[in-house]
Amino acid sequence: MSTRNFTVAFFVAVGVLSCKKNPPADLTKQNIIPNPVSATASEGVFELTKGSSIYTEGESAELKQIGQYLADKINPATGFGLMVSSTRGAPGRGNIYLAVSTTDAPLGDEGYELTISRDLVNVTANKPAGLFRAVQTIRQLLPDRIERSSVQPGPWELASGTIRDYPNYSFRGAMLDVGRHFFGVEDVKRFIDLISFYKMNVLHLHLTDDQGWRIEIKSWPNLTAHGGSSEVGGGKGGFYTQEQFKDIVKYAADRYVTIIPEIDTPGHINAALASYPDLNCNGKAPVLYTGTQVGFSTLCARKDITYKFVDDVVRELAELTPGPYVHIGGDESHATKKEDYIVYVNKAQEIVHAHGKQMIGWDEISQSTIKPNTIAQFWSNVAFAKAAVAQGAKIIMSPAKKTYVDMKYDSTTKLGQAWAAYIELEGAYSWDPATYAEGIGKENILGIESPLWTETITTMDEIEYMVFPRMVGYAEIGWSPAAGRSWDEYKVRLGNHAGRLKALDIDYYRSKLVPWADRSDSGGGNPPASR
Ligand code: NGO
Repeated sequence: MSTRNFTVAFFVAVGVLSCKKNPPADLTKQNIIPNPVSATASEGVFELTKGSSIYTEGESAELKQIGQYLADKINPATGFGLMVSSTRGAPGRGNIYLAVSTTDAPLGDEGYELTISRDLVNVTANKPAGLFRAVQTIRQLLPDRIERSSVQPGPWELASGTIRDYPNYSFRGAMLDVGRHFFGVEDVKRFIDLISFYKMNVLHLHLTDDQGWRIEIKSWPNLTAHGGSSEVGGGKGGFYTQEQFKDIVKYAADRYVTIIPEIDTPGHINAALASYPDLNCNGKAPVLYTGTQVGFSTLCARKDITYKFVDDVVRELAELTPGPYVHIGGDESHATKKEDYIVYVNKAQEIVHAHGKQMIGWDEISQSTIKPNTIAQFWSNVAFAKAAVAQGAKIIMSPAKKTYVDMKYDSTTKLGQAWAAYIELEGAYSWDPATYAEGIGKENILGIESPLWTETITTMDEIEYMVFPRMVGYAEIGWSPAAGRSWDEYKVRLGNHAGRLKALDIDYYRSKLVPWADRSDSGGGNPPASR
């Protein structure tokens, strides 16, 4: 053995021994994000071994798929090759057991009870989604290195006790703007993987804007042929074929994430206007746009073809999207006369309903007559959001000053914008959606969503740098009880989460406000020098 190999072997051996000597902290002291509703500790630890299996209750293909997802997450690092089998009743010692077997009202649709003893990891839930959320907790209870893709030293122990857990809000979302810059299917899938790890359940895709149209619409093919060929800065753009979009929807659904497609109308529409002259009031198509100004384009609210267009687009989108929502945008329609805007939104709402979906729009839509099952997304104007509430609508909380992850962290951040605020991690975390805007209480709020607008964002590394770790805090705001939440407690948990962010290869922002437990200044991943 060379000196170098000996040294490596020595440290691996010490690592293994020290792991052995360091059983996991008791279950109440585990570093879980989002913080679970309750945890109680019991004696002993469960050890996952190569003899373990994952058992799912009954013959449900859906449960087996969740079991397989868990196996796929833990097999690479453990090297165990755990198998998934179905069972009737709890299996014997040393196994993981996933069952939809309870009628436990407080757990709701996504909650779960996870009981870990020396003998068994036992998860029960009312719905499969609850088991999937529990699987994310199990991942976080295992050592950070479980997230690595190559075999790591064991042991693989879980502290014993019981976690009961369920979300504070039923809607916990992120938005990705693929209009300003296009991001391919693999990037979107990684984004889904990362948000679902934090128990988020919605990905809103901002599919169209002035700079690009990103979803194939078979009845209006020039939308993508021409309108998809541009992006901010003059790059080549791109779009999802319907097959690719279905693949994204399925990938998300397998992770209990709902895709919300947004077609931004009647403003933010230059890419469509450039593709079809008839959509313009003057019948002339403008050129494609690659700048970052807003508020200059509008559909022609008084032309019938506009509604034929919206009907076709919403119909095709509704067919592609199993989720209950279609988002019609409605923001910053500064080039649309107010009376036209009102007519337009009312008609768009009828169209969305006719295709069996609920409409979501940015807060401005409350200037129209919105139906109680329409949802307004608060981003900027409290009066508009309150007007939506007054019409019986629920609100998605996306205040730009708190949740816009295109905002810079501070004045030194190279990427992003600063028009709403600098949003450091403390500001991103230390607020409560239910008290943020006077007159909008928890009963009015569907949930929270954090948008990433991509005027300045061009790569997945840059997405990760702006989104993480702010998103981790939004996930906690959406999931964990508001009572008792404190930045001082959270920042320690986030700091202790550094090893996991690194193991997941997330290229995150190393805020100086956080006591990062890995005590290295180099950060996770490899940030481009330009930032
Ligand atoms: C605004 C605007 C977007 C921008 C974003 C940039 C909304 C709802 N409309 O938010 O078009 O990209 O700000 O921060």
